[in-house]
Amino acid sequence: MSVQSMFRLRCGQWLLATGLLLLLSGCGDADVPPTTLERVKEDGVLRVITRNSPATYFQDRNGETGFEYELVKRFAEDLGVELQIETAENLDDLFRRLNSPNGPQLSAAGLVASSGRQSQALFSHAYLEVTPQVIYRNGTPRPSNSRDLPGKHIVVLKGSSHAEQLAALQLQLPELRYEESDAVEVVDLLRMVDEGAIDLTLVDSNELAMNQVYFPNVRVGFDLDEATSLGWAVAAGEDRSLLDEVNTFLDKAQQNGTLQRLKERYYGHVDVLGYVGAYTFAKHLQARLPRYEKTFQSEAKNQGLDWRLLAAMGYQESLWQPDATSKTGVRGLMMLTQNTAQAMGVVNRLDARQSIRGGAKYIALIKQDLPADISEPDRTWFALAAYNIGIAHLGDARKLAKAEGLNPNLWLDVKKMLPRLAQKKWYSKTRYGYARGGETVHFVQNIRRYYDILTWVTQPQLEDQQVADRQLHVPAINKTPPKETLAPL
Ligand code: BLG
Repeated sequence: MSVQSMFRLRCGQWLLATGLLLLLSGCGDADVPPTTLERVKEDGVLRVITRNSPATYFQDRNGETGFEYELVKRFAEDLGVELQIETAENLDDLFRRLNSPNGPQLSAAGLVASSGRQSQALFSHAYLEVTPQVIYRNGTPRPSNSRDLPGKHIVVLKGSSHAEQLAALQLQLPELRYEESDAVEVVDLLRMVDEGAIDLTLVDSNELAMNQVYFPNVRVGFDLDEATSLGWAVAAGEDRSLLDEVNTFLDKAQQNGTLQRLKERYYGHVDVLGYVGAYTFAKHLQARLPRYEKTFQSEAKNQGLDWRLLAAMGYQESLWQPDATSKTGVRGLMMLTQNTAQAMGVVNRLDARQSIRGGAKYIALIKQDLPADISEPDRTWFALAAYNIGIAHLGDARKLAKAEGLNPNLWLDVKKMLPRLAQKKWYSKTRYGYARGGETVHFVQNIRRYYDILTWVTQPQLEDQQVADRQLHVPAINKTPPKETLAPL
């Protein structure tokens, strides 16, 4: 029981004895309703409303995730309360629920703190700068400024800051027309442009960065406006107690690098893969993966691995091409060396099923052999590194880390040492000498990125409805793949 409620109770007993007069004069303070922050702490629960989308909140292989979720989870931890997430059907629903008497206390939903929303919500400090972008389909005329918008079929999210921006623009361009839809999310709008179902849409730059890999045909025409800020929000009539706490938290997250790390993780696909890499991945996801998906699944299952990790490795190694061959004679979909292939019992490295089976067996063995004090998820990143550079060189990099006072069991520390294996100054001191450690760092980084993407497109909550209802851009996944023509082992 909180001090405040104890006080009220004691006060109440005393009141019974002393009468109404004292109620009015003596214990008036105790009836001041608690602030929102006090209520949250008293209940031990923070109720947050968000949206189900890749940039905000979704289910992945380990449960709930997403940029907003990860950030708000840390906030709840700081407050020492449990986090309860609710998802809104659309933006109108979100504001309605936020403003309802027994609704959630906070919105963490990637919302632009636009002027039109000030009557519905009080916004926090900014945690992300975004730019509204006009999106068109590659191969159609590129819109380059707002005068190119009239005459185009434009759809945006109902109640979005983009709808507000278009309404403002309509005052200058009366012939401008656009539709607002409350039945779709950003991914649907991008898919509609990608497939040519509509001409244009508007999304924020962070949403595009997150989704570019799924939509090979979408391009940015131009930035419709200056950069704006995303903020969390409380209901318009709410006291400022929770908001002040949010602001302190966000300022701290900005200073200690938490925000930067989350941005890199969720919005960095394009930064890491580059635009060409992102388009290419999206194309191969549709054209090539369906042929091997079942094999990845069954071979991963046999080895107790996540099939998406195995598929991500296969993409990094060969872009899912069974006849890939490197300059150094490493071959096949999983790029096995002759030695590894032999050790794993692979007879024909160019046979996709054999290659996947050999690669799965090999990575599982490495994972098993790594020192016990390397824990997940780092254990998986170390295993990937060893798959690429060999366990001996990885051991050298771990020793270098230790000598530098870093932690040899943390991927973040060892990845700093790997590039040193290519510099004489350092490799001359190691047991196994020169190795292209910088490439290994990229190898692991790319696989992690592909793994994240595959996780999103195969997330459990979309699995049943993906093809039929949502028609996310990657319906090839989870559809029955075409009959394989792979030779049996
Ligand atoms: C890996 C082997 C490791 C081996 C290391 O090389 O191949 N992995 C596999 O065969 C799956 O077993 O470690 S060791 O046995 O302990 O020595 C080191 O030799 C493969 C790597 C090499 C790399 N791709 C899988 O990631 C590759 O193809 N390099 C050549 C690139 S190019 O020809 O220069 O472009």
